Amino acid sequence: MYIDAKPYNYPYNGDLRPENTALMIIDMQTDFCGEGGYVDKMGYDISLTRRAIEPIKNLLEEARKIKGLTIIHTREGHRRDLSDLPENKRVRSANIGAEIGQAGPKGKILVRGEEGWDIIPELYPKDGEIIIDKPGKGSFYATDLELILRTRGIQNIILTGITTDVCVHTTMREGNDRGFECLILEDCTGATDYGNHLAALKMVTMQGGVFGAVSDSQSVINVLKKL
Ligand code: C5J
Repeated sequence: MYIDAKPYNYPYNGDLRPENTALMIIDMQTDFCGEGGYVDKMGYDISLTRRAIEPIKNLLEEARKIKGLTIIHTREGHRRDLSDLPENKRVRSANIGAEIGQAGPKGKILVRGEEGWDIIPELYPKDGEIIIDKPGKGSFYATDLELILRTRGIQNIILTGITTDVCVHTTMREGNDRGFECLILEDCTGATDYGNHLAALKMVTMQGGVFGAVSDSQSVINVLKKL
């Protein structure tokens, strides 16, 4: 079974089964796409990250019907005592007017347990779905994601979420280097800059698919309905 994708149909070996596939939904938190959240406070246009919400919602609805398919949500955020917040990350966020750990309209920015840090209600995880809390941009660094994927025998990772060029891309690169077969969905992602979104997608398609392949939610739904 293959999903229509660029620069090759996905996965490379046609071995796409619910049991060996994970749908990842990265950082769909108020801090990255809601009013008063981190991205909003930095002054970026949140419609660029919110564009991913409806397509992910539709895809998630279909994915939840597939028995055996793994669904994973991630949240970027820090311990309440900020002991896992690198000083350079804190200072850079302060320099752009949205200091991580300080109070904002949605609570302390990117701090675990705060309103802004949590996943938006439209995409909130259901029982049985995995949640990975991560301190960094990549979902593999300082988490048990790889252990969970290997334990479940996952080979294929379908990536959605925000932002295309930062946390989704970092996770795709980390996964690809570990031998996972990765697919990124262009309509289920968004960046704080549209040019960066397009560039991040284009990068994936270089060198015959240097990090994997690019597709869209409808192409995945078409195949999920046949699984
Ligand atoms: C960022 C993310 N952009 N979820 N985080 O800082 O992409």
